[in-house]
Amino acid sequence: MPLIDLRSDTVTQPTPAMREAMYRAELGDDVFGEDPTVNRLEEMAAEKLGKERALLVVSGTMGNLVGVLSHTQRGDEVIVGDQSHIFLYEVGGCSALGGVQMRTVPNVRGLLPLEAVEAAIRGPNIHFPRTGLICLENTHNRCGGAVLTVEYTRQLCALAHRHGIPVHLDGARIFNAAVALGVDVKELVADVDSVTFCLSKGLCGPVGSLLCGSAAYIERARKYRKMVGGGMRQAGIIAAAGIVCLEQMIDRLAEDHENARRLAIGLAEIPGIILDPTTVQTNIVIFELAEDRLTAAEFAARLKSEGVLCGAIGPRRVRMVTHYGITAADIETTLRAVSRVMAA
Ligand code: TLP
Repeated sequence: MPLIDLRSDTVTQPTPAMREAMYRAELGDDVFGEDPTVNRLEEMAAEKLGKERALLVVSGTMGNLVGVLSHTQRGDEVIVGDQSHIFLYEVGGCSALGGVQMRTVPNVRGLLPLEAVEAAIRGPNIHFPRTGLICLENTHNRCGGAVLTVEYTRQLCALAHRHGIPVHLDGARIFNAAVALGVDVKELVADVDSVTFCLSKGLCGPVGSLLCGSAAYIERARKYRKMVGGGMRQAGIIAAAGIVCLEQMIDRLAEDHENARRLAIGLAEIPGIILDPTTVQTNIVIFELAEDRLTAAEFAARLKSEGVLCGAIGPRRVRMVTHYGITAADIETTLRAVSRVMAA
């Protein structure tokens, strides 16, 4: 039985065009700055996001780690969302390796309420750590792929900058946000001081993320990337695929959003599933199972035996992510399978 894999957009495979580009890539030693393909990808990424420079890193996690290290000092406090990937899913790396303390603010539909952020910024009291950084996430994974708008991002950055605090954006899926909003990604990241985005999610690249920011910031980040073991040699082999991601894979994300919307509408009609489909803005669908029904783990196991994979992300919470490997027909098949599981 063919599997429909809705666990994540990280399961996407590189396209034939990417494999071809990887095969033909011109390579050099990137620790010496001599890989022409990496250099080209970094230039393209910086240009696309409207930042001075960009740096290829191994993963989104490494991009955020190096991104935070390059803004902060040991003992600083970093304001993050309580549902943020940096706080929940990055193994505490910023604290363990960067010596910073995480201060959470409750996420509301992906954003950090401005008043809550203002209240969390530390004053000059000698007992306090220094607030060294504020982190945003767009789109917001745990908040069901929620999108932060240009206007909100501007306001949050203005608030941070009034206090002399930089802003880092975990933009693992920033192109999903730009496509959903119909805006140039440059506008969405114009005011943040740094941003990471991933090649290896909806864009289907095999490996890699880019950290973008000012020239001075990226110079610091290059050193930190080396420190954490992320200095790669003939990395053009992955950068070549990354170039194809940026050239060919962005606009089609709209298809994933349409599939997610259809999935959400169908799921919401199935008894025992709690979901407001109007909240689904991009390619992530998160829903709850009603109290008297299966747990999320049981649901995921039964759905797997129907040939559909999903993620159990809480006791009753399930995540499904649409991507390049998922067709409109797969959505219909999934809905039938979920109906059977819920009816049993
Ligand atoms: N998220 C993964 C899992 O780690 C949960 C997924 O399947 O969605 N920022 C955000 C917002 C992310 O969603 C992810 C990956 C990352 C950073 C980290 O990227 P990688 O996996 O490349 O380290």
